[in-house]
Amino acid sequence: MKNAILILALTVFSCSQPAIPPPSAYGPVPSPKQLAWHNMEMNAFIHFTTNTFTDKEWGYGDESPDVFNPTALDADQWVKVLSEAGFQGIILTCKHHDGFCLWPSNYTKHSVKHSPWKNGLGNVVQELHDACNKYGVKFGIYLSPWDRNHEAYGTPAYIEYYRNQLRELFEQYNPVFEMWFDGANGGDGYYGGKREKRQIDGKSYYDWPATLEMVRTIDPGVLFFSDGGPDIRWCGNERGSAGETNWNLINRDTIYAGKPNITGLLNSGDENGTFWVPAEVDVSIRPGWFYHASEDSLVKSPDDLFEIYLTSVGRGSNLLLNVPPDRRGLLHENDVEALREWKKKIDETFAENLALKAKVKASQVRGKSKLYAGSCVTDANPETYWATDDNTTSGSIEINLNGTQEVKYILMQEYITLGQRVKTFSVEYYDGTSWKEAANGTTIGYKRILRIDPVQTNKIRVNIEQSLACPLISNVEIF
Ligand code: FUL
Repeated sequence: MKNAILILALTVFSCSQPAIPPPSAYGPVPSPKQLAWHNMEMNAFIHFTTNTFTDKEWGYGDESPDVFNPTALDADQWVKVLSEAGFQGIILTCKHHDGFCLWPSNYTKHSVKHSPWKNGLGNVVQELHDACNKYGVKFGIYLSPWDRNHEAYGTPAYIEYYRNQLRELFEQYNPVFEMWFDGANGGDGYYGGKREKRQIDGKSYYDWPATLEMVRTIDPGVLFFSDGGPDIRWCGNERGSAGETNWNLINRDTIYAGKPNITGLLNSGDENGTFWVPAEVDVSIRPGWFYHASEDSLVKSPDDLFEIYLTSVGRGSNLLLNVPPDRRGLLHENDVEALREWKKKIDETFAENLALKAKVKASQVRGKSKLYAGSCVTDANPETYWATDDNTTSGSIEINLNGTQEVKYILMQEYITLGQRVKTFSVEYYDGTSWKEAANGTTIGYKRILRIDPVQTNKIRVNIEQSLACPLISNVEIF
């Protein structure tokens, strides 16, 4: 009898409180592996090859393997330092434009195997792969499509060679979280002694679809980066700056590696894009990509790096920061120090979230359901979000701080699993008598961090002014 009453009570309750279905996805959405990539936020790049020893940025391709001889290479040091600085993955230039291979490839003599380092028995790719496993950091591969050493570059035989090397790398050093295809194809080079200029048609020469399919068959978890994707796009500059407007969308058909005049489009993405292809911000901690002793005093300061953090991660992109090992095969003391201080600055700036568990009042809540309440933005659960009804594409949430506090930063995140929506927003603070604007902007996406002139306030209001569909905000943090 008791059970029957309980069942009846539950039935009545659930009938009067029908579950409000979640909004449908709007536009292109990230794949599960792209979502996991967004969550990584910061990865490191490692540029290392004969250039490190010849003091060049682009080796011509005629460098003798004899020059490659690090005296104290320690991939453990690289990964320990980078992981402590907050990087989740590391991408290594297994082969840069000069063609020298950091692993003993079976397909060329232009590799570590023919260098004096460890009497030809060394393997940088293996050492980094092992160290990444040890520290729980993901491993990524850069293999330059342009090869200034190879005699067959420019002919179909080179494509065969390039694919053989990809197969070799992916079979031995998987899983690979990201494969980086560089769009640079400069022209002149050594090319097996011919020393000439070779032009290729960037659109057709590499037959990328077939190459990517081959790699995916070996390692289905990999994401491909190139100027135009298909999984991750270039942000259009090497200064460390994603667009203030940054859509994760583009139309893949309109761009390809090396296509002129697309850097602006790559930087901002395309609100009407038909594919989810987020931007990655690649930048070096030094002026060059490779180590040069003359740049030891030019390492970016912790403050410079913090600005880059705000214009990359803070604009919804992932940061890919290059930290090149020196001739010893170690990350230089100056770089290590800058990274350590930078990490400290990030941790201190974002140490206390004043909005955590704060009370939130929303202008409207989807179906008046608790599932989509304003408080979902302060519950520290990335899977819950504030949502409005389907036909409401603007709205605001008021976050009540615990008394008057100094506010310097506001961090916001959309629930991108169901697409990117917000087109314009503003943030206001209450100064005791009225609301004043603290900031405004366009897109939010995976994450947006706004630095404002410090204010004293007890309430912050986020206004979503225009959204492509009902806005879904999963997180607001205030510092
Ligand atoms: C560019 C290359 O030419 C640079 O040397 C460097 O590797 C950078 C990340 O990409 O296109």
